[in-house]
Amino acid sequence: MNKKVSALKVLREALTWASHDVVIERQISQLKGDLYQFGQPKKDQYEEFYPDHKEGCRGLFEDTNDLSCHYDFTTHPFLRLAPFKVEVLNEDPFVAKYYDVIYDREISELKNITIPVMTRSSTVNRESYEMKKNPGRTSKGHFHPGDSSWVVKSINQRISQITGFGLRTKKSGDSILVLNYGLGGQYLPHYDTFGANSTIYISEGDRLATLIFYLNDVEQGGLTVFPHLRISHTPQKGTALLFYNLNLKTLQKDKYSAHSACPVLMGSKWVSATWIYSADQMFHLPCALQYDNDDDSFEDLEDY
Ligand SMILES: O=C(O)CCC(=O)C(=O)O
Repeated sequence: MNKKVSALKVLREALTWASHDVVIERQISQLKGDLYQFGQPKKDQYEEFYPDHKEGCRGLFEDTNDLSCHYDFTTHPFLRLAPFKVEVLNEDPFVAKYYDVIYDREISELKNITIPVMTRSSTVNRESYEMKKNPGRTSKGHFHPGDSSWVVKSINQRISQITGFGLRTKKSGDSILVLNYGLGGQYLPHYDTFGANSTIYISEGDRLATLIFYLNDVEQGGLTVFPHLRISHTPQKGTALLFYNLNLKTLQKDKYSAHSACPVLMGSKWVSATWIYSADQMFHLPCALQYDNDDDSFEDLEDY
């Protein structure tokens, strides 16, 4: 196992010298297939399933050469006046960082309405759909309904502008989850998808994309890591991370979208997370073009 991890590192290094070398690229993808397991890890299998996770949490992934930045004014007419600053971190699945997308007044209000009501986060049981506390997810938080406050309405509007997607048709927008991680607080690698067998799939579809707003800088730790993509994002106040959880051709889980919140080592971490559901996007995305019956989308930390 360790030899394969080392071989992968060497090949990645080689690719920086000979970019687009098809032989190296093929060897990398073969090794990834051997190394990365895309099912659901049980307790103590995290190292095996996500061999790059810890490296990412230490901030040791190298920056890719093909980063690109641009002003985005395409996803919403309002952006013609005030485009967003975007840094694309990965093309497929799409992962991008947005700068200056949440303001200090909104951040203070989100914390103010969350602190009095926040409770320990949980994960969902795959059979009963019951929520359960889980040692793999140690944060506190609260879901604020879409119409509960001016700040939630304003953030929902920003989410539509950033993503170009519609939010759940329920009331006036989706609820947003505000989370606080204390010292050591983390969320082990996981997928945000439910899969086609879940009850919510019929009415809402699956979680097409996730948008995370970062509400503070963290003194140390608390990175958001995509272990299979070797991307890590250091929390930065006012930024947001958008990533797709579904493959847009099949509308099934993108196996490279696994991600985690690394343990907070100093200070605390505040984020707000929203999921964009696929059913509402029927006018934004064409029908899925392919379907894979072996899809095993439903992932959680149930067996941790
Ligand atoms: O807090 C983070 O950095 C990531 C949160 C996350 O993965 C989630 O809420 O699904």
